[in-house]
Amino acid sequence: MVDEALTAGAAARRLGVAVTTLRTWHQRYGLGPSQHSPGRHRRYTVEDMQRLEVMRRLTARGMTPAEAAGWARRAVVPMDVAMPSSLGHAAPTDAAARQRRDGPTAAGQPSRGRDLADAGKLSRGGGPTDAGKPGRGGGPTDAREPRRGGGPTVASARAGPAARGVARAAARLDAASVRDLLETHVADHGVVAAWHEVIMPVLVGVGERYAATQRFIEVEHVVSRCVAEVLGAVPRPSPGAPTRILLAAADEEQHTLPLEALAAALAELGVPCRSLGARVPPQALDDAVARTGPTAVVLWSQQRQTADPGQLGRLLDGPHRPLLVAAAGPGWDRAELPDTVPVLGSLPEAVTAVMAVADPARPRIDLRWC
Ligand code: B12
Repeated sequence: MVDEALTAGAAARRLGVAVTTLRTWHQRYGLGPSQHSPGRHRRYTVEDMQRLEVMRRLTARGMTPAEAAGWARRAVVPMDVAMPSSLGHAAPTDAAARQRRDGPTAAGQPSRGRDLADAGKLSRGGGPTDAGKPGRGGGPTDAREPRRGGGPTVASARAGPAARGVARAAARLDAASVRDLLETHVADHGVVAAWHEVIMPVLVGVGERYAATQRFIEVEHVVSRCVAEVLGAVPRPSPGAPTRILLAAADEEQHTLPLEALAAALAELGVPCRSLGARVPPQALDDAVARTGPTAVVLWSQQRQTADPGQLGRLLDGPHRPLLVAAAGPGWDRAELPDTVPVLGSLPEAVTAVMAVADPARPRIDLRWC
């Protein structure tokens, strides 16, 4: 981390913004460098840079700096800032309560500060107790190091301690611990932070391992199932409120987890949505739109093969055209989409875009720039 920390000039170059902009973001919105070594200027850590990257992307898409800074802070939660109560859960899960009671992450001490050993202690399944020693469960001790047992190393290079803990548990196929760790992070930090800090790095790591080896699909399935369960368990708004948001994966598209994260993040904000899940054929989507009259439809495509602009075009041309028809996921090619269809590039961006339609009292973003 120390070596990766950047000076203001280097951080500005990497982000493609002026140093004065960085200063403004620091002074007005508290998005400054957090690493301090005696006798040196403060430096931007990897986490500082992740926050600033969210800030840069959202402001570039027309969001006000104040609102973008709010998302940037939530996307990567700092040690000393609690999540706003509107984004946390009123009732902590059992896992969260247990962790606060027993673990090194007592109330007020967020999981970001945990080291590898601490992350291991949270596992129920006899996980590693020291970063340098093999775990009892046979999983790798540090997802970045070669392991001695039988499981893969599945955390991406960007993974922090919490993500590495999840990756270790996943490598042992220890679903109970994966769920436990994820539940705790979601309960303590909210869905957006959990997605960016823990879930995404683990998924990316799993994908990298699969791409390199064509193996470990069993790990991918354990992780996917646990992520879906934990996101699905985030309390939904009470029934009765009109549901104006429709989420679906494109025809033949099996990847749905980002949409599940979006549904959970919206639920935290009190916004109900309807999820059609994986592999939704065009006719089924048309019918769902006709029957439910959503104001916003988000269609996810993870792969080029499933991204058919025609599936979105039908909604725009149909008799029940929603206010917002958005494409989401790396499968889409912006150049092939109608101008009126924004491509949502991140979870915070998707939440904000959908909220702008679901709750018109909130400030609008100029979606043409997304
Ligand atoms: C979990 C997973 C699965 C699970 C999905 C379970 C589920 N319910 O979703 C299962 C096991 C079903 C699966 C199946 C397959 N998978 Co798969 N899978 C993954 C994995 C590990 C995570 C997917 C995911 O959720 N990604 C979401 C985030 C973590 O990644 P991302 O999309 O790149 O994130 C970017 C943006 O989308 C954005 N973003 C992130 N989060 C959010 C949230 C919102 C709301 C928005 C708007 C944006 C956004 O930010 C990121 C940076 O730009 C990926 C690896 C990966 N890196 O994604 C492979 C991956 C997507 N799968 C892959 C493949 C090949 C397959 C299969 C074809 C395998 C097979 N041979 O059967 C099948 C697909 C079948 C089909 N027809 O769809 C490849 C795709 C290659 C390609 N480019 O086309 C990947 C990349 C793995 C790899 N490296 O090879 N998979």
